[in-house]
Amino acid sequence: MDALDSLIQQAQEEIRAAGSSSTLTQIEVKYLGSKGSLQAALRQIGTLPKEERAAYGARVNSAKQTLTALLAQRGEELARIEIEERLRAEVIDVTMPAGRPSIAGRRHPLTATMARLKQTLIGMGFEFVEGPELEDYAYNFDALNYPEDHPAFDEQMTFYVDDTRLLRTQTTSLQGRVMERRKPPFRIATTGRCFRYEAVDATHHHTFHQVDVFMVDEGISMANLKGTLRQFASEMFGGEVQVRFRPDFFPFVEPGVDYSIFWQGRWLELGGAGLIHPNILERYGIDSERYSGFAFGLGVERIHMVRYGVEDLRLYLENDLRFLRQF
Ligand code: FA5
Repeated sequence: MDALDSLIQQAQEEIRAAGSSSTLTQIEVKYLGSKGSLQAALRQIGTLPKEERAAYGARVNSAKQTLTALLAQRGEELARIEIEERLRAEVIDVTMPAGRPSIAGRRHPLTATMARLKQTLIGMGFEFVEGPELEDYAYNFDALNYPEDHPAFDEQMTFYVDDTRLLRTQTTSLQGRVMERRKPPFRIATTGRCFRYEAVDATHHHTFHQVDVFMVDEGISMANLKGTLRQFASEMFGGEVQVRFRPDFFPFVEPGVDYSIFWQGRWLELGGAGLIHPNILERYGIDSERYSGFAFGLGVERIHMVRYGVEDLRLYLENDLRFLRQF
């Protein structure tokens, strides 16, 4: 075996042993490249006797062909192996669990209801004003014409911070704050949290929300109240609604009523309403002979409960996602 034979044998062994396409490329360059071993062997031809040159040249050429074929074959094998390895490495198991989905937050149903209330009432020409939750006794009761020691207080026991300040029992407490600063005409609406010292049950909580609406102008009557309530309820509940009044007592209205709407085939009581008591107007220097006004208030929880058939108001404050996610 001469040097050419052993060169070819060595090349064949290296090709068979090559473990990757890139190694194979290096081997190809090493043996078949323009500066490779076979090219070098061919250059040896000049050192040989004339009669041996043709045979030697033929051996080098055939060696080139053999190695080229071998390289191609091994190249295919390696390419297949590499693709398989890659597929194995990059495989996606579609049967694996998808992982924990991230939960998108959303507004609390009462917050969403208050936003709708606000949108609706602004659309009806009312101006939104906010009042404090920690309220002066004077605005929550005195300003609203509560007589001393009147039984109406009993329904509105609340949490006192000191002798003059309490957690407001009703958003109606905004009336005095507005009237001492504004001259009629005005149309005001407010919504927010209220508190009462209350035995908690399915329809009463110590913490709840109300919306209050009132307007003062010349010639305001129960007809304006009824029309406004009907439009308000239609927009909040959807569809045609009728409004029904029944006499009720609130110290700040005369006459006072509770009102219900006829919705989806039945009467639903929503809240209290009436014409603003002349005592309140006079207290703030508004001529009650010339001006009159209406007011109504209702529970925000009540609106949502009626609309969605929720039967227990405690659910709104419990933060149970199974309940909240439904809306
Ligand atoms: C009032 O609070 C009056 N301020 C309403 C009003 C305004 C009358 C303007 C006239 C003119 P009442 O106490 O009935 O009224 O409460 C009104 C609504 O608030 C009730 O119908 C109910 O929906 C809601 N509400 C009252 N107390 C609670 C409570 N403890 N828990 C949940 N909702 C309540």
